[in-house]
Amino acid sequence: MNAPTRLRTEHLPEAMGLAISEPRLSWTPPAGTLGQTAYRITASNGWDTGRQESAVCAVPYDGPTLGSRSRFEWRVRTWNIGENGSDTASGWSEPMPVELGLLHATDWTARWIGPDEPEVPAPGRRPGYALTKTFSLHTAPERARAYATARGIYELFINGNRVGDQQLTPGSTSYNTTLQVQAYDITGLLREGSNTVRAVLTDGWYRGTFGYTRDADMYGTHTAFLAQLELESGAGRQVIGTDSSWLVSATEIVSADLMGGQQVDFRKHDGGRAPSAGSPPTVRPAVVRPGNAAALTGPLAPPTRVTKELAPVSITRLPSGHQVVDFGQNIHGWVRLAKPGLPGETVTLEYGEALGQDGDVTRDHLRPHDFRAPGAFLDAGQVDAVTASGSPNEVFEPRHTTHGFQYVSVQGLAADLQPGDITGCLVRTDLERIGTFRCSDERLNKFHDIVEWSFLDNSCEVPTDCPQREKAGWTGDWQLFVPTAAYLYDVTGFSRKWLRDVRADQWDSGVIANISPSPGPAVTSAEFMGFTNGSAGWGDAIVMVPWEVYLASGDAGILAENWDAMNRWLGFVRASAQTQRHPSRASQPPAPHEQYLWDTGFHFGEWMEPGGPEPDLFAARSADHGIVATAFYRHTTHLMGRIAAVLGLAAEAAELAELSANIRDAWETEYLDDAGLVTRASQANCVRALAFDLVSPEHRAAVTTQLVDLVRAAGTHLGTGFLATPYLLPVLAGNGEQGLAYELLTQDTEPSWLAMVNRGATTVWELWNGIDAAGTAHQSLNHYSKGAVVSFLHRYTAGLRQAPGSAGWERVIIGPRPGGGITSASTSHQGPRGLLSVAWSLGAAAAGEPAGVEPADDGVLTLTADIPPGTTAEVLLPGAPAAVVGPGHHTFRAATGTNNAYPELMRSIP
Ligand code: RAM
Repeated sequence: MNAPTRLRTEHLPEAMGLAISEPRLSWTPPAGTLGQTAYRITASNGWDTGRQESAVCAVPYDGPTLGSRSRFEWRVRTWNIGENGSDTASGWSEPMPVELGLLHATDWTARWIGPDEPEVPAPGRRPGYALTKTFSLHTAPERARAYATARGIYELFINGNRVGDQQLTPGSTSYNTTLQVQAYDITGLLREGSNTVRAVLTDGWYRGTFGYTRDADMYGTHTAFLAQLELESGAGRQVIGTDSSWLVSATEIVSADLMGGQQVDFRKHDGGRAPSAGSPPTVRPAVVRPGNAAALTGPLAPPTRVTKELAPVSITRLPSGHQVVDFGQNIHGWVRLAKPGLPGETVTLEYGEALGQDGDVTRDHLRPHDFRAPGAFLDAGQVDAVTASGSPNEVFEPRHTTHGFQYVSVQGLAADLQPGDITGCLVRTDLERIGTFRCSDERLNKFHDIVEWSFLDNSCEVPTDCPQREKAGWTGDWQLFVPTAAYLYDVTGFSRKWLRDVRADQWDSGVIANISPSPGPAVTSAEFMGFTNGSAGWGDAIVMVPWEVYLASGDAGILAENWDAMNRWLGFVRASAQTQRHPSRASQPPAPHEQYLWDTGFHFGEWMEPGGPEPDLFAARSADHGIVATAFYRHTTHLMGRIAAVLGLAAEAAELAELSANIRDAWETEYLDDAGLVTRASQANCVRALAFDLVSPEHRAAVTTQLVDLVRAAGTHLGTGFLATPYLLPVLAGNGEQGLAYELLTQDTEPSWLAMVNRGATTVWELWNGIDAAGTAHQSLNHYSKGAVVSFLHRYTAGLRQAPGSAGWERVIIGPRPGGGITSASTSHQGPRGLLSVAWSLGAAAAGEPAGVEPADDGVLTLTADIPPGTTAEVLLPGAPAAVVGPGHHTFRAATGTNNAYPELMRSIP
């Protein structure tokens, strides 16, 4: 029998160790019905909602009070309207287990411990330590849990077996405020008699080198580990916590650093055995470390895992002796080397995204500027090394570092590598894929694939800009990509976790830090980090990201969680606009509209426009980016007005709407000339004017023409950088220039998306000329930002988008906009109510077909759509009247138009 599926707790498919005592539960109603009329939840702890007459598919837990360690399973059944109008009960869903972690500081008897380091080695060269405890059990426990976290990265082993399959634990958060605790079921790992628990601890994000600036010790100078094992058996309860009775010993990890790489000497491996206190000189007692202010909490996002393994597509031995392994795909993670070499032989692995002239891996394009020594560059890092001991079954897998790479240069290995000896491991947050796209143009399919890969490679713990040079949670990058990501993957929990850090990192002034997690300007390279924060389009992530996640999930709780932080950000922007003037304007008496111009402070601006000068942050400090910043001031205010309305804050909504209208008028007054043209003519500024609704209706046509002229003047090439690229094609298509939108989409000379495909990209480049015509690599080859254009493929080419005013895909528009010679397209999205899908194809018009449609055009479009329960779809086909349909499978036919006879146009971003 049909039953609800996809049960989620706090939006997570796995709910182990949650630290939320009233978690939100949600489900997808059974497919094949018209909609849900009632639900009933029962739980193993006795909670039973009884039948509730309601169409909602998400409710807060409301059963017996939950506390630390509470465990229950819940399941749900629904009543649904069938095709014939009947109200029938579904079967019960599969149960979803939920277990809470330790909710209170008083639950912890364990103490923080760490290695005694009389002299801390230099950053990037610090070893891994083992923290070990042996204990004896009279009987194997019936139920056992381990709760663990670290200031550093830890791996936990019990009796030589690795606990769980999570990677890079405790994960990346803003460690000054938040540390995640992992909860593990270890029942099966313990036995009667002697047991050994062992943690391997390295620097990680806590004190390793990190980001573009390679700052170290960002959160502290000493690593620490905290764990509590709780065992229950007939004999009672036993707790084994970290304390001074644990022993510290050296490990085979000679050094491990997230940027630098990991060096392992297996000759130093202790075999995972328990060291004894008397085994000098390397074994000594752990030191107890003080706790800090960070809250210990459970997961908000799915865990990080190895989610895919890749075999090499080629292995080439160069004259130098190096063996270059090509995985055929740029990924984030590490390799697993099954044959590390002969005893005593040190094998070095250099990871990179590109090959140099000599056919070997080059990392030159990934070297950051050294802000401490202008003109100099830092090392790119990404180098592992392993020395084999000769023991059988030695496998090298550097799980305390990560790299962005397609190629690995294996150096110092005498033996010829065989394909089975080396495996590429993709390491990322284990997000569920919920969206697809395909069309008849294979080049666009390939581009869609590389965009998806860039996201997979930049979704480890937090949304990152790139997986090699920085690995940093840049706010602007996620702001502009989250609409695309949320269509293809369930990023609800992932974004919530990151937003918690963004809020924690917000400055007292309301400024949103450029990067989260980050410890703030007092710690990191003050010059660089200090003045660049507060940039338009980056800080606005605190508004734009929650809004997009709300639209995707329908969960207004995400808006409520971030509302205060949004207001503080807006407060900063508003005060900047009201009280400061750019020097170029400051001398004149201010016109009334100038109080709404945000033209001071540092701004990255459009950032990375093709053909532009090399970015110079210090010069940008004094530039006037008012045209960009005021646009974002307007957009953020406009969105916040809508958010206030969703949250039921009517007075705030009205006030924000008025402010937003004033900013809009000010933008128009300042940045449109008498002919109604944008004064700082660039594609990006014109796109923003149209996308953010900055110009009056009577000026839209002129600004559109200006944009078209700029595109044509560039030889029908795009000229946008980071911020405007996602809006370029929707704006063209929505303002009567659909043909040009497709010309740009299918343009394949530089700069263009398809130039990347033609030059062999497997991920999206940071620069339009990431690999130039001569084959030379420039900057990162794995930045998803320019890939946000694939939303156009989903929303316009295939034609599935959410209706304005809808959240959680309750109301959708099916409105394909064929073009670019594409003859078929399909897309699907698993929304909160179920699977939405659209597929269309073009065929020649047969005589008399389709009935009722003028056969005046070049063919017939046949479209099928699946609409889930409780959802309505407005179908907008060329030349046909709009139709509204409900749940079920539908087929439509329409004559295609060669013109823009589409009833609904995207005029500005909803
Ligand atoms: C680069 C990052 C990122 C961008 C910032 C402004 O260093 O890679 O993508 O947001 O600069």
